[in-house]
Amino acid sequence: MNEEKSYKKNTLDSKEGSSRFDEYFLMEEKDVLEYVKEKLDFFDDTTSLKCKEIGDGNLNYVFKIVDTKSSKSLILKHSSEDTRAKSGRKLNIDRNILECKILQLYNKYCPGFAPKIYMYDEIMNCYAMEDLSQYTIMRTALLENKTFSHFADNITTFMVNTLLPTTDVILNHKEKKKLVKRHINPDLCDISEQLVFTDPFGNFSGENVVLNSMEDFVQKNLYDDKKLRLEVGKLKFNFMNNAQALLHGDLHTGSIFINESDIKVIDPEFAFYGPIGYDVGNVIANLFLAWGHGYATIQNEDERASYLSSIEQSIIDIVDMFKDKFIKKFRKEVTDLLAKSEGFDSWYLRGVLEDTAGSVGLEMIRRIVGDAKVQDITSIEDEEKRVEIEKILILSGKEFILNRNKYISGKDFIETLQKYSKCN
Ligand code: SR1
Ligand code: MG
Repeated sequence: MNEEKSYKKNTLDSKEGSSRFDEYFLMEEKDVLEYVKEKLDFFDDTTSLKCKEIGDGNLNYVFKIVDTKSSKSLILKHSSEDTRAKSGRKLNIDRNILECKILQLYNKYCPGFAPKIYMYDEIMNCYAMEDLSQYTIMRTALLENKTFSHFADNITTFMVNTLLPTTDVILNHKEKKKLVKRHINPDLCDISEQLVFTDPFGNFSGENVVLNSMEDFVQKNLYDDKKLRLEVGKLKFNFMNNAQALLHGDLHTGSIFINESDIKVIDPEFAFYGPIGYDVGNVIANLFLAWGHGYATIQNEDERASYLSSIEQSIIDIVDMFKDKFIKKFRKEVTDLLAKSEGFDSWYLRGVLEDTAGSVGLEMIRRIVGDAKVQDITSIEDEEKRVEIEKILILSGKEFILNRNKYISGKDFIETLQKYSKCN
């Protein structure tokens, strides 16, 4: 592993006796300030530190600590057993540490594409990392109609460089199995299995949230569609049983920081060994959701057309660049003797693309009817417009799932979207 400099204080030398941080408790801002002073050797001067909780996710607490004199800053991420959202679930508290180790792995496989890690603490279940305030969360930027022509190139480099080296194609098979074991992630996978692969297709837990004006449409097109349920069942069992690569597991636009030239991927707490297409599909689906937001909210026709075509181009480029980089790296680095057989690489990639299309459909649908929504949809104030775009995305999503073996190039995805948006 690429050893990053650790800013962990040697507390045995610097402190005598016990510390209140020797046993886990859920920290608040004032505790974090004290924690940073006692445990981290990061700030030259700790007399002017300020701490603020800035997390807006469903699960964890995120603190920003700034030295108000020098403006030097860091982020401390901390987990509790309870989720912040109303789910009532209890989650494994060590998930933050696993996440931190994945970020370190990203910095090894794809340097510069994840925040720097300063230290982690397996007792307090927290870790300190680079403050990325100079970047914007990609979902927020997209909601402001900003687009990024470098995104497709960067995200495909990230995905190919972090996913492929963890597969049996490249990695020694015994090493890979050890990684599979280390990254069994029952609590977080259970969330995805329920929220992505089950509830949206029958409201089995009664937790779906559907607009009144969408109820009949959702009943007919999702809950009553037996063929769809069968295909989603196949994708669900593939998600649970196809230990292909070490996934990020929740690679949506809220897990990506972006600026004018690069990206930083964060929050891989859903990481586990699963099908590569799940990550690729999540990225693409969240661009479709951003497209939906632009479609429903941008008033000026030229601006709207320009935003939508830029998102479409990103989707096309992601699929096509991913294929290209994936095959090149596969051919260069394949170690398995049989995976070197002529035609194996294309067969393997076809499987990844099929899983990708299925995952695009699943993520789009669950973000519209499920409990864990995204602002791209919920912030559309005009209900008529929201209904219109929800229908377009659900129908496109269904087609991605049902005909997933037909999506082999970027433009295939866009053609489906255009087919349904022209009907409206
Ligand atoms: C209870 S967690 C809900 C959602 O938030 C995460 O980011 C995942 O996407 C999960 O499905
Ligand atoms: Mg997250």
